[in-house]
Amino acid sequence: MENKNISIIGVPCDYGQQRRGVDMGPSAIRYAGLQERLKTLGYDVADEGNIQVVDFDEVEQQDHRLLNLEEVVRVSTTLAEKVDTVVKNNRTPLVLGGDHSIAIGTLAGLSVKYKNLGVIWFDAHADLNTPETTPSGNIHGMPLATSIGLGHERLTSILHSEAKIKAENIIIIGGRSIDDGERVLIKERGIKVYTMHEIDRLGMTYVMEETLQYFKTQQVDGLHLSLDLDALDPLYTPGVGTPVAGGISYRESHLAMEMIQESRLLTSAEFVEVNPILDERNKTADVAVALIGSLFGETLV
Ligand code: B3U
Ligand code: MN
Ligand code: MN
Repeated sequence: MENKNISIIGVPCDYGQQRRGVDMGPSAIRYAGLQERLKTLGYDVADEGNIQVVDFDEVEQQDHRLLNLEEVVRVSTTLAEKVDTVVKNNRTPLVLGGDHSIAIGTLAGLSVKYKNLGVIWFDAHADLNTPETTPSGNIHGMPLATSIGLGHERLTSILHSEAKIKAENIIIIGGRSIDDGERVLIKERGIKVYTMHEIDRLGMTYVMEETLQYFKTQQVDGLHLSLDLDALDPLYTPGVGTPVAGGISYRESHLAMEMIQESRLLTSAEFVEVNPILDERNKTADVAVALIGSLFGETLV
């Protein structure tokens, strides 16, 4: 990280899926000691607070393939504007979710400045569904498809109507629950995925070296990390809405963060899907903060 100024943006949004509690993710992560951790590393940290998300008990559904569409559009638009402002102020956005639908807003905001953004997507899922392929109607399964310009126009046109990122600039790491429609898209667009198979086979060191080298070759003008806590094995991060067994280990995830830090490529990050209601004594938020520490330069000695 060359930029020593970080702005924390909380997004208490649970509209991208159907389990309550993930809206309390930003509080749980702050409570786990986020600010202190970053300040100790010498950063100027500004907590911008949470963006406003109206909390309805029940939302009337218009389309079962796009649950809570209007709410997600509202949150994404507000977040995109906020991220754009933070970037314009020459600060590094650190976005706290909330469910993964918020990445639609984060990436829209980043796209104003970064025209060739690299995206590392740590996730058990591919988040490449569209309203046509979704098995659930949950928009948190759609942010990557949305950001390359696929899906409902209300979502793809946030801030502007162009694609927010390029399919060739996406690398998904930790995938192990990928839907049929997503597989088709991965093949069609040549999206790079290191599933758990590749991580087992090649090791995290190799996967990260190749990933970071690829972004250098692509001459990306920025690098965004979007980390869904369900990328890790539920042993370490039980407090997520859709845990999938057989995930990334605690050490592997730290190694990945440390290697991203060493690359000096990172320009923004988001940590999503922490659900304190499903968690065990804030374990998942603690892991999020520990990973953020490694990502921003904490070392063991
Ligand atoms: N791919 C499934 C499940 C899912 C996506 N993201 C999460 N779960 N966290 C879907 O509903 O799109
Ligand atoms: Mn996700
Ligand atoms: Mn996921």
